[in-house]
Amino acid sequence: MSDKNPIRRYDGPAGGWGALRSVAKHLIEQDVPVSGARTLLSANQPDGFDCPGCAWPDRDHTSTFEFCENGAKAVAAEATKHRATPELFAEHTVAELARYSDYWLENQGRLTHPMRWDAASDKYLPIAWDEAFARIGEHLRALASPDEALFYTSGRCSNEAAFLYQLFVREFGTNNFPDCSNMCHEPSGTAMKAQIGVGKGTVQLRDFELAQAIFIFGQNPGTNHPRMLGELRQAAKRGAAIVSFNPLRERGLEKFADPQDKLEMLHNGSTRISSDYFQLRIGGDLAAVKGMIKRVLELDAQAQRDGAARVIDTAFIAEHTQGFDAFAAEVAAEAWDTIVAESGLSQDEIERAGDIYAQSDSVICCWGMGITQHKHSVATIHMIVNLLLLRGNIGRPGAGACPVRGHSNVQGDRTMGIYEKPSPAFLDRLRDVFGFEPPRHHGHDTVGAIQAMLEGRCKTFFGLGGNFATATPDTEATHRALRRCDLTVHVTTKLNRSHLVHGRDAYILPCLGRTEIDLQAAGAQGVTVEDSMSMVHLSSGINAPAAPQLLSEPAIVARLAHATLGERSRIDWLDLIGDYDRIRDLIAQVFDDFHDFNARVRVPGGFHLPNAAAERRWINPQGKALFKAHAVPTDLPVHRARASREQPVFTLATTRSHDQYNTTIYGMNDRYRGVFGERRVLFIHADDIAALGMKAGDWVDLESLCDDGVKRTAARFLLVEYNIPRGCLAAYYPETNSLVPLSSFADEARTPTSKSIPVIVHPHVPARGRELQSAKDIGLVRVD
Ligand SMILES: Nc1nc2c(c(=O)[nH]1)N[C@H]1C(S)=C(S)[C@@H](COP(=O)(O)OP(=O)(O)OC[C@H]3O[C@@H](n4cnc5c(=O)[nH]c(N)nc54)[C@H](O)[C@@H]3O)O[C@H]1N2
Ligand SMILES: Nc1nc2c(c(=O)[nH]1)N[C@H]1C(S)=C(S)[C@@H](COP(=O)(O)OP(=O)(O)OC[C@H]3O[C@@H](n4cnc5c(=O)[nH]c(N)nc54)[C@H](O)[C@@H]3O)O[C@H]1N2
Ligand SMILES: [Mo]
Repeated sequence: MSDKNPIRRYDGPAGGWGALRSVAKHLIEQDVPVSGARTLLSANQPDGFDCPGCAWPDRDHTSTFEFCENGAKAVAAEATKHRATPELFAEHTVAELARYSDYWLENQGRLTHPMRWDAASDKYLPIAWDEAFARIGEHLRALASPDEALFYTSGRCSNEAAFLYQLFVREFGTNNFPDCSNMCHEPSGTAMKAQIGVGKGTVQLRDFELAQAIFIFGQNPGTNHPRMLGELRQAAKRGAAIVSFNPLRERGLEKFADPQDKLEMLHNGSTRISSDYFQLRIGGDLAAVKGMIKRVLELDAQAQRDGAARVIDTAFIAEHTQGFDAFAAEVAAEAWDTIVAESGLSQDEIERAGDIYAQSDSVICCWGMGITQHKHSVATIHMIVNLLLLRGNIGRPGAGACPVRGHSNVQGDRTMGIYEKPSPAFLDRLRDVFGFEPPRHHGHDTVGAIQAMLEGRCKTFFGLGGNFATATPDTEATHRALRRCDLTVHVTTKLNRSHLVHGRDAYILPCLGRTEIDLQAAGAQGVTVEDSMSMVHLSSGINAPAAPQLLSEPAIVARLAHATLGERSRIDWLDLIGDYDRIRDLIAQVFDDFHDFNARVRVPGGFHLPNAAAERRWINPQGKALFKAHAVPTDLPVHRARASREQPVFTLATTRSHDQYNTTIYGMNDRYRGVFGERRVLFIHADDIAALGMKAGDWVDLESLCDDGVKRTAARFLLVEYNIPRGCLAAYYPETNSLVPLSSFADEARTPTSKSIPVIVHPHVPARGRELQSAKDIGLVRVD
């Protein structure tokens, strides 16, 4: 920790001059070469690359450069001049590297050579590509069953790489596809697929121009989807209501200065974003939305008594939905007292939110991780969709469901078949196109994969991107699981903790990033991605590769497939990578929505994938949009923990700072929340600090509560007095992942409950041994 007080109030808007200054600082720190500026300007341009930052769509993909501070950081991180060469690995054993922080590992720069861990020296040594593929292939072939291997995917990988990957793994013989989506928007897909037949958002960007109200649940766009602020700003300026539900007052949801608006910048002005802001309790969204529905139904009953126009859309409900009467009766029976107690909002506030909804002709509901990472996430999303259905707000302009995805191609990876529970129809299609019988039984998701490794049922872990060891819950258990493996392999751009928590045999396979030119036999190749609103478009790198030895992700997958399956394979893997048009032709054969893929994706801006729900076609078994009733939960792990303890039990939400991309730490500041130079902070209400008999600035330890008898702790957090409801805490991910029990996940979707961890707070005990242990495990403090 620096000597300066890390907590300083920040009153400015999101964006603005602070954002421009921050970009300059990151470009300098990353030593981005002069061409870096050109690199930035090419992000999200029709002939440039897709920004690796987030999945928010671009205006037609043809607009002028859209400035985004955090997109710039993501690009700078990839375009950095720093290199993690074999010399770095020669200087350090893995045990030594493991003592450095994640921030330090990231800052070593781009990996340049394929490396294999050498047990005798505990060092990673360079290995030739062919030898690496041959050895990994040999290993995979020797497994007693293909189901002993796990194939993880992080959502940055392109459609082409993802398609080849799932094809290889299924021809190899397993559906073990844990992916980052399992920790992210899985509940959105699960809830919406059952309810409206499609697991993706139903809106497009143009709907943001038409919506009369935009509700935002559990999302922090100022940090995580900064380009979304541009849409929200326009909507606010034309008078749309923007209604935020968040336990924290996030600056990006309050006010925004657009760095592209010269007048706003010159006058140090800003635009108010949220018209209404509801600071509900962590996990209180289901109750709040149900309360809004209750209000709308009461208004509707009143309208009927008065002979006025109905408030709900009876024609839509009759024609398109099922289950309304039972649902309405269940909502009527829910007590306001329960709704108020569990949401943490007053009845007045909830009614006001309900009134805004009822008075708006077209409504979009957006949501993020504040909704999806709870035990009751699927039920909460059902409730949000119920709210939309009440007034026919799905399948017409200016209205719809908008789960805001995270990784830039996480949605596309799913479309391409990265899914542990593939549909029989999709598998039939693979069989028909490729002539092999794919495995039919479901594979492991992320939680299942960790359990399977712990129990020795899975012995090989292959990661296509990501940082599994750090992103997953229950850090200690996950690390134990990975260390039990016979083989761990990571395809990656940078060094991260997952490479240091390895199996008995271990490889690091360095790949090209999205900003780089991908040269194959037929010339420079582009790849395709799908954004959060189902637009598919091309992405072509413009920088020279970070090192000549790097291979593209499709090439790595194809060469591994060739080495593993050899003559047995039905697919000419090496031919495919000569020209990615050949991969896209196969994609077009497997997915009807990708017909004429190569032609259509070359039209500037790409094309939109059809969305049945957005056309009011309901492709679930019932053929209707379903109203889904759910009681307000009052027996969650947090309730149970509270009932069993004398001392105060808090609900902890783990969240992102402004200077990180998931497990990648770009810097130590969280500017909008007023935190500088420190990540081990705990946001807490002043009265809760007093009730604990402590004061702001004290250091505390956290212990999570779970009835499995395991003690899970995270040590040394600075108490920061914050505007957050009582009983609620927030701290950064991944420092707090050790607190999330592996067995605690969302009903139906199995997403770890990283936003609602029951914890107790102790004064920090600087026991030397314990500190060492925790710092090393969590990896953020150098401890030599
Ligand atoms: N710069 C940057 N961009 C990113 C990422 C990044 O790390 N850095 N990550 C990418 C990824 S993979 C994803 S999934 C997205 C994540 O983007 P977000 O969905 O914005 O994720 P978080 O920052 O985890 O948390 C979102 C918000 O939920 C609030 N919250 C916590 N608990 C609750 C609750 O119970 N109810 C409500 N209503 N709100 C709650 C928090 O206060 C926070 O404002 O961003 C993507 N984009
Ligand atoms: N407690 C808690 N845990 C969480 C969350 C939370 O909110 N709280 N959020 C969850 C969410 S939403 C997600 S999506 C997951 C994220 O889980 P992951 O996707 O596994 O994690 P990332 O940190 O995004 O992965 C970063 C790594 O990806 C690699 N990488 C970067 N670019 C490329 C590339 O172009 N190709 C390849 N091959 N590799 C690349 C780099 O090595 C980098 O270190 O974490 C989840 N974990
Ligand atoms: Mo995510």
